[in-house]
Amino acid sequence: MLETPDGRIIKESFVILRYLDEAIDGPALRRSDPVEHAIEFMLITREGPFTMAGYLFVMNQDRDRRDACADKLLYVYRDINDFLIEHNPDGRYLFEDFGLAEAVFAPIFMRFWFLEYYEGFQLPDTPEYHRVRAWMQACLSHEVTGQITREEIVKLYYDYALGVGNGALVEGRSVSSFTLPPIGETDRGPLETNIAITQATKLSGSSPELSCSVS
Ligand SMILES: N[C@@H](CCC(=O)N[C@@H](CS)C(=O)NCC(=O)O)C(=O)O
Repeated sequence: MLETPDGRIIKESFVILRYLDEAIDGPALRRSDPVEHAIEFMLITREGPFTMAGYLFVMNQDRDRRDACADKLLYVYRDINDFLIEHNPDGRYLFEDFGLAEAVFAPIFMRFWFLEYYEGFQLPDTPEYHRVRAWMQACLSHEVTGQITREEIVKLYYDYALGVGNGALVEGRSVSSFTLPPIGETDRGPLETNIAITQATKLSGSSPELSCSVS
């Protein structure tokens, strides 16, 4: 949610992004050419299925569904790969520089560090993912991604890995791991212990009893 200087409220991350692109001085992220703008929009439409697949994957608590979750995500990665090959096979970004599509996907690529951590997920190193991997790496190495670390993301999304999203409370807890700013140093001890237990549980399936002692 964003409140404008005159007190009006704008909701939805993509609407906010487009508002900022128009409201902030300087070169726009969006393409000015109508056809190129349509092309970047076609890529942006993949963000919904991509995000959904990744969140369902990290929130999944059923080991028997893990491979199906990974397959759904990989399907979207391949779809994005093919799209990028069609429109810019040899480049790093969709066009020549970081633009609107990259501003949409870069935060999701960063969030999906939670999949590496909790699910041991890695994009396969096979040709069908090479173009999307190059794009993802270009997005992740851009300076705008320096605002939050992998560790902060893993800790923020700890409750998602327990199947509880968007700030809802895990039973027995009075603070969500999704509380911003990240839980302070004094709370880190039990949180880190539990994050490690959750990671081990999701990766190996052999779990000690989960204890959610973050208060
Ligand atoms: N559609 C809204 C919110 C979407 C939403 O709630 N997304 C879920 C994931 S599909 C969520 O957990 N959002 C919090 C986050 O991603 O950090 C927006 O994009 O502003």
